[in-house]
Amino acid sequence: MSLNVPASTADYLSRSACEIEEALLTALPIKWQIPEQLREAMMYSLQAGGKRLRPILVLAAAEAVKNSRSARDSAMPVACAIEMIHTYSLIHDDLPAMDNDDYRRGKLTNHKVYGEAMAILAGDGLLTHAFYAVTQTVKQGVPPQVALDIVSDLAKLAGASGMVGGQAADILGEQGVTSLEQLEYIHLHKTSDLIMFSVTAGARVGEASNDQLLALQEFAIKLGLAFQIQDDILDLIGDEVKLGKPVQSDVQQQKVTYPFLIGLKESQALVERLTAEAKQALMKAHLAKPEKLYAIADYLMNRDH
Ligand code: GRG
Repeated sequence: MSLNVPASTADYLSRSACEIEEALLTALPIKWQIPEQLREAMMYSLQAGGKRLRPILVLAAAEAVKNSRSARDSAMPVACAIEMIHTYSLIHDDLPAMDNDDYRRGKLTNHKVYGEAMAILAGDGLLTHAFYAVTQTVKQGVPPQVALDIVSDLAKLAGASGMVGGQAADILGEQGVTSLEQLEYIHLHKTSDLIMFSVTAGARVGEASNDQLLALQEFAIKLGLAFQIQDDILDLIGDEVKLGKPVQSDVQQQKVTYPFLIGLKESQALVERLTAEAKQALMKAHLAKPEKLYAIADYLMNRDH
């Protein structure tokens, strides 16, 4: 964890990540008959670490709206579901047909360990299982209509009109992205939509009012964009930030990103502005216990990985 993260936030994030990792261990029922290698490939990537940002947002949003431990517990199956979707997207993104990466989170990518066919199937298995996981919230006391709304949000925000659509736009525009509008479309869908899902789903479990949902969705859009622009910045100057070295503002890169289109300094200013706007939206939601959501917004702006 970076030095500029307050200890209380670092503690909250690591405790939440541990709880999520524990829940993920049993998310794929042991008694289900699944070919051993497929189960192993699914669990390999699910257990490979990562920040667990999206599931943490699910839990934090539920807790922020309801201010109760039980809302957080009821939201856990949805938290697992979004991590399964995120993990499947990373497995598929790393495949030779897409980014062709050998390493992810410091470990060999799924297809490097299990082969391409099994990696595709592990991704498919996680994607499908995520919908099963959402249904398990009903066993935690979430009303079936709320679970249905969450399923419908998930299909929309992770599918062709959401993350998959954003990835397609990214691939189709690989050589031709020249405008901020095009880049914003890609970011909004490829990255923000899962963040939007996470905050909305947590809020639904916490029984948010319509006004609260709208304010939290505004928070999520701003947060998602800020997160992706910060990701672009870290791609460019991550090593300097981690080592606390002065950043060279003339760093060159080929990929079309915010720093490429509007410059590094302007991108950093935009992350700050979007984070401030996200926090203003949060204020409008009049939540019972919003502190952790504010802390997450600050953490994302200041993160170094
Ligand atoms: C293959 C359908 C499909 C989609 C792929 C996730 C994705 C879409 C592509 C990966 C490349 C990328 C940079 C996407 C933007 C979203 C993003 C920053 C992903 C990484 O998320 P983190 O930083 O990762 O939360 P960890 O490892 O911490 O979970």
